[in-house]
Amino acid sequence: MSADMTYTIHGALGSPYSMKMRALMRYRRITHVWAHGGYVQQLAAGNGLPPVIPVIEYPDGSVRNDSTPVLYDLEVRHKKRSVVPPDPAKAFIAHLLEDFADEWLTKAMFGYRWLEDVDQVQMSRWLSFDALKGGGLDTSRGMAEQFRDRQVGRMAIVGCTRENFPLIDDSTHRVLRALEDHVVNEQWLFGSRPSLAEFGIYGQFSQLGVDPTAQAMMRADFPYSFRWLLHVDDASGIEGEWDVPDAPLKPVVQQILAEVGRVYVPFLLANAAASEASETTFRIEVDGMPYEQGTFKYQLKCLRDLRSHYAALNAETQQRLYPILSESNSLEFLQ
Ligand SMILES: N[C@@H](CCC(=O)N[C@@H](CS)C(=O)NCC(=O)O)C(=O)O
Repeated sequence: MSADMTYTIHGALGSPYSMKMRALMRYRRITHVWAHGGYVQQLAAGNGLPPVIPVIEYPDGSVRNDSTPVLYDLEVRHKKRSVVPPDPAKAFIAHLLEDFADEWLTKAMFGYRWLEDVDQVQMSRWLSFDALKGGGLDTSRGMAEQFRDRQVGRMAIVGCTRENFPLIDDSTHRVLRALEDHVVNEQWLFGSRPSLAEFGIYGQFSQLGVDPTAQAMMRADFPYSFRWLLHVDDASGIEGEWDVPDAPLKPVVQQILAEVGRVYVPFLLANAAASEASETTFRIEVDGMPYEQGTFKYQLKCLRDLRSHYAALNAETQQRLYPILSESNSLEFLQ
């Protein structure tokens, strides 16, 4: 399928990580095509990859998935329009925010999509429509029903239960509040060009901008963040600069970091402790709100990756990060 230097994003409109990678490639002006269909999970499995989307097909025909390592691999392969801030301290923070978006904000996306009937019905129908591209309403509705049952059945595994949702929702509202206050003044987080953090956040929130309940919430309460999503979706025309290395962090970055410390750090640590103790579930409580889910292997990898990123920083960079991370309760877990 791919000729010359063209990548193929095998993804879906309803997949936050697919939207993240498409926006990233558009911004980076990496030649790509967008291939959308119901075959993508089989494509992954057929190539010995985990059955998750998007699957990125490289110009040489090889395929990969898992958006964060692919994003970093593209940094090595394409030098222009990098999304990693040149200051290693800011690069670390951008990485932490991207990881938080991928692993925590995704719970908002999943919960808004699959908790309420109105969203279950609309989104299972649209996702089936996207996959089938025709085939008649009966087939499409049948597939929608199956898909809906499957996804709703997975709510507990990914921690999106009714009991957990108040914390997820509060947390998401705090991030949206910070973003809303920011985007009316400036478009990006680390300068006048986007970093990987914006693409991670965009991926998850791109879905809140579509699903019925979440879209109504965003339009009503965070109208500029809602509109901002369309700017991130195609930022190919942005020509910006990074902030100078000693520029202070913008309030939005500090506020999202505070959220990382409030929910994501306890979440990662409790998951790791449960896994070490061979327990199958773990539980945390934040602001008096419970959160419980099954122990998750992938998030052990996220924790390891964050720690090794941090450990690879030189002493001077770690020192600059020290006050920022300790203020947001996100230092100790890295050490
Ligand atoms: N860590 C992966 C996560 C990808 C992922 O979870 N994709 C979802 C859809 S957005 C998926 O394929 N889930 C499996 C399923 O629906 O069966 C990444 O960053 O690409």
